Amino acid sequence: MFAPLIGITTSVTVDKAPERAYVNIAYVRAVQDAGGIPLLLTPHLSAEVVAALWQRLDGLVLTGGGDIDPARFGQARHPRVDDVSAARDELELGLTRRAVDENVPLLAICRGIQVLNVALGGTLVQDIPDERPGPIAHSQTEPRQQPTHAVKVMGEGTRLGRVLGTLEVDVNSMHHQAIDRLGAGLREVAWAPDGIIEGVEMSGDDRFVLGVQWHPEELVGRDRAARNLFAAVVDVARRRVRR
Ligand SMILES: [Mn+2]
Repeated sequence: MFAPLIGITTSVTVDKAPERAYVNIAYVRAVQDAGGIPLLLTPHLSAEVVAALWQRLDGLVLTGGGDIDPARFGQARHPRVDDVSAARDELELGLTRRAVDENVPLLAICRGIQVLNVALGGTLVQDIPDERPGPIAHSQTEPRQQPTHAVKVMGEGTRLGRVLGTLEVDVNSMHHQAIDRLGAGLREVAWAPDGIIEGVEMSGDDRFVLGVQWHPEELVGRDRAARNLFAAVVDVARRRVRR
């Protein structure tokens, strides 16, 4: 069967030598196990190389990592904003807009859901404990594979609900930021019990743009819903003929 090429964005060191690009292997395994061919997309690739790679990609996974520069959504920087990489912001915001414009399937994870929102003109809560204090610890101290809070998914007519195969999932949580004002064309479709947005999507049956605030790549070993997310993006990428 045709194996689609799925771009996976990477983290990058900030103000540290040597410069490194890196990604948790869990993303690579999750895409590979779903039948995709993972291709790592690092910041600092030239515009020419990115354009050439883009022509070959069938799908895109945006990964977790440091914070987006709040200047990207017109705000001053909260003191807890950390690990900002201008190069990573630039690459990922650009790729996201291309994916949306050209209808390339996109799964946006953790930082990724935030990149998706900012790319479409939305804003972020820059620090949940400071700006939206509540009973849920979104920066869990438990192991990454351990779910720590519930997420409820909107039932009626959501792509996320159909893909997950369930409307209630227990998720891990490793984020101190979240979506505030939604970007153009996005709708919120999943929430933590404290109201923090944990899932978004773009409407349209012909469109696959999903964002989740949790880390399904760490849950694939125990959770069918997490596996379903990767299976879905690979499946849509496979059916989409770009060549
Ligand atoms: Mn959370």
